[in-house]
Amino acid sequence: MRPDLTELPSAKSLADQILYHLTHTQGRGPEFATVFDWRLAVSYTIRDLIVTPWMAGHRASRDQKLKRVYYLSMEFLIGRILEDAIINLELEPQMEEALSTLGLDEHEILDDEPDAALGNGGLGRLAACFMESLSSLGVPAFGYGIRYEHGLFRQRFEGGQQVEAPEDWLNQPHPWEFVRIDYSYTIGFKGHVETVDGQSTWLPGESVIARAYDTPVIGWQGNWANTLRLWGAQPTNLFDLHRFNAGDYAAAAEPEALARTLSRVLYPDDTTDQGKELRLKQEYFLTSAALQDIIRRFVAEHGENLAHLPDKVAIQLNDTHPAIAGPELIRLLMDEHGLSFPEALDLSRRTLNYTNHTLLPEALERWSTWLMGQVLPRHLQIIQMIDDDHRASTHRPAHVAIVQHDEVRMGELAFIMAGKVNGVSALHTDLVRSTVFADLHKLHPDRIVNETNGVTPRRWLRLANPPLARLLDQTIGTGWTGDLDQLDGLKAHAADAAFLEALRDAKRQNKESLSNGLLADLGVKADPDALFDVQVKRMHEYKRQLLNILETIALWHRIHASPNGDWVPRLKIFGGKAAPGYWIAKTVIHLINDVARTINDDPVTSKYLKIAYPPNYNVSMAEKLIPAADLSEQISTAGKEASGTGNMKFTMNGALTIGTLDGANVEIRDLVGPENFFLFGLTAEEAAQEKARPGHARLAIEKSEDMQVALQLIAEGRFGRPEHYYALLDRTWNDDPFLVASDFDDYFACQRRVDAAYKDSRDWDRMSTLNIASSGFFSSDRTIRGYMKDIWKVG
Ligand code: CR6
Repeated sequence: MRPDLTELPSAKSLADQILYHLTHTQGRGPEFATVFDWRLAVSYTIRDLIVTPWMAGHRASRDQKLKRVYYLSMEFLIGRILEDAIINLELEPQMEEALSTLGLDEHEILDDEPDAALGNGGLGRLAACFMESLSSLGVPAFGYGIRYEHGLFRQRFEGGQQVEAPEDWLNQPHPWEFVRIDYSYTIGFKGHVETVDGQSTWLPGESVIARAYDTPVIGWQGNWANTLRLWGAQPTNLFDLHRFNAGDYAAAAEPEALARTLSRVLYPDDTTDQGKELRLKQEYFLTSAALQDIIRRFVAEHGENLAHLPDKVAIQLNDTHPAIAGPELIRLLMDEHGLSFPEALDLSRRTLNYTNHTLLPEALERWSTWLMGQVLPRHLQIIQMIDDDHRASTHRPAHVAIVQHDEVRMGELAFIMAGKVNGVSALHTDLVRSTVFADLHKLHPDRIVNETNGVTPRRWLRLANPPLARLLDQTIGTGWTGDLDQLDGLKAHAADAAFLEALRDAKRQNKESLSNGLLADLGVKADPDALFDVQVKRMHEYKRQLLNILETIALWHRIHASPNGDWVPRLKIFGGKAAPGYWIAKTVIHLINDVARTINDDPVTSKYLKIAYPPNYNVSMAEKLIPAADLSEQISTAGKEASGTGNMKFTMNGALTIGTLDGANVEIRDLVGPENFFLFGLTAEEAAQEKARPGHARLAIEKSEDMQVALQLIAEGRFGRPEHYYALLDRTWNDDPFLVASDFDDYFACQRRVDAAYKDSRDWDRMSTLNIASSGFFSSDRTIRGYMKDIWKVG
């Protein structure tokens, strides 16, 4: 089972190691040590245990010449590492004992770790779940990303409005990484191309060094660890000695500062970042460093014959962000390794694959040919060659071109350069085939495949929800952690009163801990018996937090009208950040906070209805909120949420879903059974028709008394200065691009069915059990197996 850890360390030896690292690595005696010192000592102790399987895995992959998977992603939303590693090594009991013998508070130590927030939302967290599953399944793999000095901004609220502050996780030593100064690559930009006798050479005008920082990612039960290799930017010339000697210190430091900007900050936008030169440079920086590293490793292991590249290398592009990989791989093979264009094109296509994560047209990247020609002149030429070849070989219609209207379309480029293209849920993949890539799909009918997203049950169940994990262990054994399909065994307990009681108890424990936290952090006093109704995700118009808050207002109004009614107490929890320049999303944040302030203090209604919006939602907060949820809000306009992954985490943790037929909700509902899922709203097809109906918003609002009331109360200034909301109200009445109005009444009615269901607690628990029992499909282990078989051809 555990070749390298046959002997699990005892609590005593862990405590000894922690003291050793405290003294010899941190240079502190126990009497002076801070929580930070202790956390580092604990982290080094755990890291030591990861290094052995990590190195063994590398050796095995090299010696057996195994095919490797490379996951290129601009985002890896890892969160905290220490607790995850302890869990995957199955060292929780020993660690707990070791820390208590040292007189330390385990929670305090774990909570001291900053989140590695190198991502915006679902796409980045998916990449982190994939890294964990790749290791758990023992697949030789590397994740390649950027070592952003500043991850996703910190959010706080001032007067209910979002204020952003820089995130600063690397302001302190990061104990999980190993810097590899010998793995450094030069990344060029700008300059010009010289062609002599048909041989082109790019002479970049600028360059920076990409330096590798490795973090091992340990899999379940500690058998295998892969590497997350993040690139940090270094200047080629440290500073301008000339200017320094002349006394101009600021100018002397410029080259260094400029180079470092490449890995300075994560772009805080989850769907649109276009046109920015720095973003294009970041994308190229990651891609070129990764591809140079991949080719170097291939040559070291398999020799100079690059014709075998696709047999040993499978590269996955996480969305279009690294789509410059197509032309870059061709450039490296052609200009640097002497292959012909047709050979390089063929090898690249058999090596690269592309995952599409969104249908939103504004999110499919496009770069002006002018900018591309400036920053990456050789790549623009190669893109033109790829485009010409595709036109000649497929007789495609003109509007399928990569370069159109002086823009390079990265979606088309990624598609044309990929062996396989995948969507992230069944519905999304259908829509990829029938909408954005309909023409390309007709030309290449076997290229698009579906790989429905998944999440790792180690972090999202075992780590996040200890009470439920214990209950599962007792009821169906511990095997579910590595084989989530075993949750199916719970179905036999769905009518077992003792089990349902225990399940309620586990949920209750989570709700109590969360309530304590909300009281301490926000001053919101929550009743753990209330229905905890949670919507946590990025703030986005298509995700329709507005629908949720308008329903809250309408409900509040109804409670006021009959305060002695048989209302089900609810706590509405919101969490999420808005991109700094996204005014509608920011206005909705403001509105939620304004409404919360008004209704939480309402003596008539507050025993029935409260709102909590803890600021700075991140991975660690998700780990607390999701296990405490009774109801999961997955209410995007149908056809807009590619998949969702939060929806899966809630289901796994026993929340019931109120949702539309969008993304992976469709598959969740199929698996848990329609009777155990609260469905409302238009289908993707109906939504598309409704949007085309002139005046759809006004017509729908005029039919809905509840929605009119909600909008009216905002306009009257019941929750705060109404002028803050005029633009939002105007948009809702006159445009409403995401059909809040059209779905409002159905949503409101569905919420009342939720209320009724919650009153029958026994039946609710039965439904909750069936949700958990049916969630095995949503393990990212299953997703990775799908990629291995359909796309990467490994294992
Ligand atoms: N925003 C999708 O919108 C999906 C994730 C991961 C998203 C979301 O539905 O679950 O990717 N897309 O596949 C992008 O980021 C472009 C997301 O996280």
